[in-house]
Amino acid sequence: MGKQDDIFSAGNLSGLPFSFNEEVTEVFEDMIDRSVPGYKTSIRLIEYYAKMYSQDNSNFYDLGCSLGASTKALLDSIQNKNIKVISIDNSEAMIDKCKRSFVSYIEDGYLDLKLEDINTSEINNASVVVINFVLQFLDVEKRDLLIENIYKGLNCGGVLIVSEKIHYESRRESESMFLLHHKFKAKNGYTKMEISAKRDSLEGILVTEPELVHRERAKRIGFRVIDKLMSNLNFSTYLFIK
Ligand code: GEK
Repeated sequence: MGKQDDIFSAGNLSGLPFSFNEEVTEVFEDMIDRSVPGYKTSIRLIEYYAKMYSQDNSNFYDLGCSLGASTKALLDSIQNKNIKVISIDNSEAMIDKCKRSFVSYIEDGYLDLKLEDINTSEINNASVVVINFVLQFLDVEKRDLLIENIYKGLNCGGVLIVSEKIHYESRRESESMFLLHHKFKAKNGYTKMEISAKRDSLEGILVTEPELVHRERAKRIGFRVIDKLMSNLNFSTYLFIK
């Protein structure tokens, strides 16, 4: 585990919008674990389902890989199959740090790490694609195109595992989840000021959609199975099967 996240402990003094820069990269593991309910479970689900749906001689993709927690789950799920993991992020700081932790996997040819915008990535011969808490950071109007591109690059029977922060259609439910999430972060040691400064800095950067939007997008694009694997407060993980 890296350094403890205290980026917002003095409020968001810079007033700058949130970005995955070097400062965030340094504390990222602590930040995501203390902020996202069910994050560790999502990583375990990725390993479990990747094992189940892996196809010999195919590729696994981890889109928006950050420091590679999902990438490690994918690597651990390969068993004896001929599979290459391709992990992509557009943050230079994340990719640099990730490269340092995965040297042997890269040298042995199991992993390819790319500094790239996932909106323009090529996906092909994929049996498993993971997009773990990343879609929420993309422009809303680019999300359909990305999921379509993933669908095209998946082999028949291949899967897309998506985790997202979501919001609810009902205002009452959204507000009650919002309060519970606030309590979750407070329990994990964040002060009221840190929680509110981070919320301000994420305004317009992390844009959630309701579950129905995710389900309908997947259906419209052609996925034949759309299952919810986990729901933890306002965070969910889905399995879409081509
Ligand atoms: C995990 N999946 O640990 N292209 C590439 N990367 C992007 C883009 C983009 N257009 N937009 C955002 N990112 C990881 C956690 S974190 C989730 C993912 C969070 C990257 C961004 O640089 C960051 O590393 C990641 O998506 C989001 O399983 O911080 O809540």
